[in-house]
Amino acid sequence: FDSGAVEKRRESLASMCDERARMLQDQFNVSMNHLQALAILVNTFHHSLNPSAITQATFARYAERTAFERPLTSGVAYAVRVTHAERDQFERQQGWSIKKMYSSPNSQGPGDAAVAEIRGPADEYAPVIFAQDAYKNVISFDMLSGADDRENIIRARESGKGVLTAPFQLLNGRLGVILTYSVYKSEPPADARLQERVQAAIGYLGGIFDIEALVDKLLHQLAGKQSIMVNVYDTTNDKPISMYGSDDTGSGMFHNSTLNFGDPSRRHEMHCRFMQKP
Ligand code: WA2
Repeated sequence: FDSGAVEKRRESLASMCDERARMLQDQFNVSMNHLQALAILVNTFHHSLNPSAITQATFARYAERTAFERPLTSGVAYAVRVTHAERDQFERQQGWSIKKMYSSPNSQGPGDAAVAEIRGPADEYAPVIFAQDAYKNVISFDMLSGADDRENIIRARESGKGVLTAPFQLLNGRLGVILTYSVYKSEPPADARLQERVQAAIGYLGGIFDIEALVDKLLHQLAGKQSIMVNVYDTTNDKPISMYGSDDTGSGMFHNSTLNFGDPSRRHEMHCRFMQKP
């Protein structure tokens, strides 16, 4: 059919897709800024006061009451750095012991205990000490004991910036991404050496992004939501990982809007299609 109409349709798809991508990116950015502020709050009222002025109960209440500031997150959690030498005393103080997140892939058999022993104890841990109520279940779990969380924590404390995981299955079974900010004993200068940053790190604040549920809510607020199909991918690696949406097949018109979630080592894309043929 007429090429003018096709061109119009293409433009309209592009503008709807770009609008959605921009909106998602803005909400992500707002959430990210508030997580950074929460990291500063924990530093100020937990680490810099003796005794600490934050308990799990006050943290959970504050996180809940300020949740509107982090529109794409379904929760926040704070993990503290504990060296192996400090472990016993830390566990006695907390009244619980540090737990590993996942039993290893082939965890059914008795072989695992042996593997753990060969590896020996970790030289440091990152147990969660505070969490928003929806994620209370992660308290006491060592966030360095799961591959995705571990990589994020290490990148966060080396960079001093907010860093993002790929989408992965959380302990609660849902798909999510975690945004982490490191907390430092004293704020390293902007040009601090990597080793100085790592040494100064004392904890890690994570925001949990429940992409499926929250992107859906966001897109439903937009007019014309019925008319286009939206998919969001983490395209950092060769194989894109779906973060939102399902049926991204079919021929026909398609638009790709880039998304910037502020972590330069990750790439994201939004793909849009019309639901109906013209
Ligand atoms: N929080 C909640 N559920 C999870 C999870 C997590 N990580 N990992 C797997 N399931 C305290 O980056 C520091 C939170 C990690 C932050």
